[in-house]
Amino acid sequence: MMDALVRISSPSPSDTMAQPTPPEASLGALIMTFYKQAGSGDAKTLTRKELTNLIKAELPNIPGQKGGPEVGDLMTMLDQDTDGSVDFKEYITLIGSLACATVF
Ligand SMILES: [Ca+2]
Repeated sequence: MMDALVRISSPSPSDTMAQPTPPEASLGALIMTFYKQAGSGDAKTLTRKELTNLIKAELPNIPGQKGGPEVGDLMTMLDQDTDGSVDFKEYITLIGSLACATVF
């Protein structure tokens, strides 16, 4: 009985890890979004079409999207290794840039 009360009042580290914090949940959402949109063909990269779909479907409310760079230009900017697709690291560059543009 006492043990149960102690567990409820002071959760163990594994209990506190059960619920993700908002930043952890956001990271999970960003990762899931990438892999959801990269799903066809090479599931580890975004083609130009998949990048377009991701932006239209997942980021429709980001300020500055209208009047921002065309997807073709965005693809060129993000595709740092010029392999014609956007991998996860290149995608995170987009997310970081959008975060900075939203805050500043
Ligand atoms: Ca690339």
